[in-house]
Amino acid sequence: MGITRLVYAPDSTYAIGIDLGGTKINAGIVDERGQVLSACSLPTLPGQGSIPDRIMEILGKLFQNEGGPDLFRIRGIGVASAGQINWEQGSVHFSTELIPGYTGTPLRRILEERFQMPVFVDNDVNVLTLTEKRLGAAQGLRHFLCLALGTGVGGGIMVDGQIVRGSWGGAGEIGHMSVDFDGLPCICGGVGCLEQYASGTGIGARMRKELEDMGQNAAGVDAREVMALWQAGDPAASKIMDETFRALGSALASLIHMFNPEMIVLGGGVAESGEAFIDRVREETMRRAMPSFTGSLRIVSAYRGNYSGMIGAGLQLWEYPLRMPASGREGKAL
Ligand code: BMX
Ligand code: ZN
Repeated sequence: MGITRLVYAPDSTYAIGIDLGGTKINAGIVDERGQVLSACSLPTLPGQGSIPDRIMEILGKLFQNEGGPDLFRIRGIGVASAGQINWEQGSVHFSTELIPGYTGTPLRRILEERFQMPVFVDNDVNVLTLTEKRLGAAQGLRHFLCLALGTGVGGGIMVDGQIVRGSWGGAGEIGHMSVDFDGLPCICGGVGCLEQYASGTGIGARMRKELEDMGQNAAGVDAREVMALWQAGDPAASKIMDETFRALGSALASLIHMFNPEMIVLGGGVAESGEAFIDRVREETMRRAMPSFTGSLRIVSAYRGNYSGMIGAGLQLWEYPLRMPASGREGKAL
């Protein structure tokens, strides 16, 4: 089985996109229109080995296709990563314990040194906003927000056509906006963070607690099961999900008042459970936000579900000017 050599070619119509979340990594070869030439997925296995090693592993897998070309020309590599990313440096400024030991990882430098081509690293949900801007429901819009309800809850804020980054890149951590000042403790050290109520992890944990309090066996119950039970009308799951919808409605109402967006895009595994989920989020949000803000506001599902982060990661190679690392132009074997 051959391993392809990657070569930097600024005129290439392809880039590599890597989406690194708390549970899984997706990597793929993508183009500017969001077409995916090939893609693969691996569990992140947080805490077990280094994330850069895991990235090398998934790239090896991506280019190990039998009969593939010996040389593959690409514009560069885009990474969408969970955690707060220092945008200028492409390094992990801070990661919660969802990915232990990840804080401080100089991802861009590692990948540039390895592959000698442009590398962009951004927060996973900032990158999702790029997918929405270029290919998704938010095309042509200048003011919109993205939320991804996955292992954690991530956010991206687009104001006047630009991602809001804050002083070093940490802006948009919507999952850590408190929706209850006496609420559940959060993994980040905060209290009542949205993530505890609206992430898959939080939904699963609250359901297990609810079942245990009812004297039932809760072992292995996860968000997927809670969503299925909720859709089947189960009372315990409905109680948990009602809390999720109230938390989301409360967070979105505050964000709407703060940013006056035209659209809110919801992605991530939890939001992919279907239109009934989005309908309830709309209802709880509209109930809490001033009608002057919600009249023309749209709340919609993210573009192409799970691959949208990976595609957005690659789109960075068209969104920003290409910049070469300091030395060399040689393509490297994986
Ligand atoms: C967490 C935080 C965010 C991230 C969000 C969604 C870490 C490791 N993650 O709130 O930076 O955007 O989760 O991440 O600090 P995912 O793992 O659900 O994709
Ligand atoms: Zn938090």
